[in-house]
Amino acid sequence: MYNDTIVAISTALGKSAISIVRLSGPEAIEIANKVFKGPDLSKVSSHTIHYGKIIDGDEIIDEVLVSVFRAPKTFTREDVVEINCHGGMFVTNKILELLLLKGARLAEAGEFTKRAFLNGRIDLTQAEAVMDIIEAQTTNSLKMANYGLTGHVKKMIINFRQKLLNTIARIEVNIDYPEYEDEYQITNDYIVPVIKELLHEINVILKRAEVSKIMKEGISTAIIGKPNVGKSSLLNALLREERAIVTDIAGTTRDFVEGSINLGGLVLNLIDTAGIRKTEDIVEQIGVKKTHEIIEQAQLLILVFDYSSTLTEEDLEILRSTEGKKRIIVINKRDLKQKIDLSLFKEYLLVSSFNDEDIEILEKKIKEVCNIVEANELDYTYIGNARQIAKLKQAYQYLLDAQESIKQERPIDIIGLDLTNAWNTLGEIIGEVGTDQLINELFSQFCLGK
Ligand SMILES: Nc1nc2c(ncn2[C@@H]2O[C@H](COP(=O)(O)OP(=O)(O)OP(=O)(O)O)[C@@H](O)[C@H]2O)c(=O)[nH]1
Ligand SMILES: [Mg+2]
Repeated sequence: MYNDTIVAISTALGKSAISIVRLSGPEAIEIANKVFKGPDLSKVSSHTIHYGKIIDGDEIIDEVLVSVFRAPKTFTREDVVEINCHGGMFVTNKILELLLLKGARLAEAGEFTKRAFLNGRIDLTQAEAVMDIIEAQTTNSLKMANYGLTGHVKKMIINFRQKLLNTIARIEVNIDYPEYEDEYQITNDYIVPVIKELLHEINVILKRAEVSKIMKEGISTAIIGKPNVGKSSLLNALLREERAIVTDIAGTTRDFVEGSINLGGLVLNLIDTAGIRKTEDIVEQIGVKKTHEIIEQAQLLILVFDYSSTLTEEDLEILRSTEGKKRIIVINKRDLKQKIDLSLFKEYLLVSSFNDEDIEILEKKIKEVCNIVEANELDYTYIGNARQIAKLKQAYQYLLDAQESIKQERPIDIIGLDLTNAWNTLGEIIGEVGTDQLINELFSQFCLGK
């Protein structure tokens, strides 16, 4: 337990109806009491809320509601006081200042959650889930984060580690009693299926990791094509807003235009680009160069071709240079007379950017290509947290090493070492094994007051 009391403004700074200034620590109640005119907070019962005024000497600063939560049933497991004041920046800062003067220390980013973790109320996956909830942009990412917060991920990892611990114990027995010759075989018979099962379970999560990550962070999607095929028109149709300029002049878009949409569980970060062609126009040249850079960085490409014109060298070049990338081929302007030769394309969507139903079909296709599942199909094996995934990959590798060691009939203590490494790595996911540096870095990514 900490012996200092921290304070921060927990709501976003700006004009709002209410702001919350939060204190946590052994002196939280005492410090709040010093600036509060109302019931004596040291005498009120826990989990109650009180009306009164914040005062600076004789001067009234604000009319507030103060909540008192006594340890240990609080977010941080320490005494916590929350002051609901009026949401002006000046008044909120003034209250913060007063509390600092009376002995509280300004909290670092994420320090409340860090205390909850270090005081044992939540594990690391739950702490990360708090951040993921704040950052969630879709029903899917919110649901994933909530799985994390309820401790599902933690439970799963604890279960993995328990299985590993049993096998490690088995190996220890084997090492301690080498005189029993058949013990080596018995041990292997026991641990081989356990490793296999663990590998399988982790593999399921890793396979879903890319999808989970896309569901959490969204997918950067570039609209690519030669000039005048209707890229900007498609962007506008997807955004349901006239964001980009559309004209019948080839080379209209020069700088890229961005916009985001929420495709029921998937955030699409769309980029409309300058049409690709050789041009003498310097501004357009720079735009085309940028388009090539965007093709490199985008996670998904929507390639647009014109139904009403014949394929050009530019079209073919676009097809060639994006081979192997995740892409959807869209043949636009299907309302016009066909001139395009479609025999070159294996799979394509025929659309008109003026047709709402076509746009919906395109949206469906995008979700399909990204393997996006509906919120009700999600379970806790969808983990969107990059750190947790990286650690799982590492643990998976150690288990593979162990499997290989058994195959090669290496000494049992080598196998034991691989399994111990896997066990430790899994421990890092929930924060049972780890360095102070990791913990500090992780919590510093939080917002202030959380
Ligand atoms: N008939 C028809 N015209 C379309 C369709 N989509 C776009 N257009 C027209 O095609 C022209 C070019 O559209 P844009 O969206 O500006 O094309 P672009 O690919 O962004 O062009 P650049 O920015 O120059 O590369 C405009 O006159 C649009 O109205 C469609 O589905 N059918
Ligand atoms: Mg355009």
